[in-house]
Amino acid sequence: MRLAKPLISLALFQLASGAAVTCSNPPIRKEWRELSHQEKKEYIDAVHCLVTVDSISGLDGAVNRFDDFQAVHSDQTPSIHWVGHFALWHRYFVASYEKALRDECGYAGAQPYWNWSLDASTDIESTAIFESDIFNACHGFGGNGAYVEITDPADNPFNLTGRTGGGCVEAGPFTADKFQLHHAGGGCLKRDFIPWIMNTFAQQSLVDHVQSQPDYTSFARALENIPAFTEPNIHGSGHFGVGGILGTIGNQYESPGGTTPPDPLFYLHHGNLDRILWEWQQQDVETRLHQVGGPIEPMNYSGVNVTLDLTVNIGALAGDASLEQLLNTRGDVLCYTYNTA
Ligand SMILES: *[C@@H]1O[C@H](CO)[C@@H](O)[C@H](O)[C@H]1NC(C)=O
Ligand SMILES: *[C@@H]1O[C@H](CO)[C@@H](O)[C@H](O)[C@H]1NC(C)=O
Ligand SMILES: *[C@@H]1O[C@H](CO)[C@@H](O)[C@H](O)[C@H]1NC(C)=O
Ligand SMILES: *[C@@H]1O[C@H](CO)[C@@H](O)[C@H](O)[C@H]1NC(C)=O
Ligand SMILES: [Cu+2]
Repeated sequence: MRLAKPLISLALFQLASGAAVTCSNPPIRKEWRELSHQEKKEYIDAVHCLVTVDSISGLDGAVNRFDDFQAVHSDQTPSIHWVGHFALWHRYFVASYEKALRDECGYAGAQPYWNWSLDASTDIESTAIFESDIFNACHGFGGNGAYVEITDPADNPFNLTGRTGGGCVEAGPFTADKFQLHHAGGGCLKRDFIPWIMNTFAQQSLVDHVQSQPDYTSFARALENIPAFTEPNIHGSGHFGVGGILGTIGNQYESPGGTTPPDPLFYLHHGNLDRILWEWQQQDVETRLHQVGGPIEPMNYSGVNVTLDLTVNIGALAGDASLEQLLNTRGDVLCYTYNTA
């Protein structure tokens, strides 16, 4: 009781000075392997909890809060990739997921990320990346799906080679008996590992290339590169290295209509892309907390560009926010930081 009074006075003081909305104690995001076994368990438990909380999105097929996130992403897929707001839309999306885990499921930690560059091998056929702790059945997200043959070439529009899975994940906390998706047909979580994609797209040299870009416009373009497999792009590493053709995490961005939802690993993959953006911003915060660019319509590099006041809408997941607000991870909308840079 004795502490109560000074705390209240402090709050009033902050309100009076207009500074009450600062982010003073941000969750610190770490790489998956930097979490203790206990912290890993708490994170996975929180994801399982989100599945038990009723949906609020009102979107097609969504039953629970995990589905809500999948549904919002699917819904907006046509307008949030190969655009200037790609990285910031996904930043807001992942941060809202982190907030839901914390506020609705009592998770006390931060959103972890997966630094896939740690696992990428220079031997492109190596499967070592899939032995990573991130896929551990006890302390991670489980591994590959059972192998499923693709007989109709139309099911493989990009003619990708080297698939190794395609069915329901066979081990870990997200097997069919423990975890089901509901949006867009739903069903079990599927993975379809493609080693050569992971090993080439997840290389640190590509991350270095992205982080060496001089301004936001070129950073954003380097981050996504082109929607093809003839050139690597770091964003495609987690999506197609893990999701391949039939996997949940690959599908949702492959199909232009955006029908399939994220794997729980989506948030660690995108957490890593966000960490890469954050580190790049740290190199020159004066400029990079106040600069955006890139097309407002997918891949229209000669059309209208995004501006700082462009509003991002993520439906029922959180209120609208401007790109300028989303540039700052410790501002009046977002509150988190990283343990790097
Ligand atoms: C991610 O892994 C790469 C490759 O080992 C390393 O160079 C880089 O520093 C790592 N980044 C972080 C933030 O740990
Ligand atoms: C995939 O192969 C088919 C049949 O050979 C071809 O028509 C199609 O253009 C190829 N697609 C790509 C993206 O290369
Ligand atoms: C690109 O944007 C410009 C300006 O808004 C528009 O005139 C043009 O039709 C767009 N191009 C495509 C391919 O959508
Ligand atoms: C959008 O940005 C690109 C790259 O900086 C630039 O070439 C283009 O002229 C800009 N578009 C408009 C309408 O200003
Ligand atoms: Cu996306």
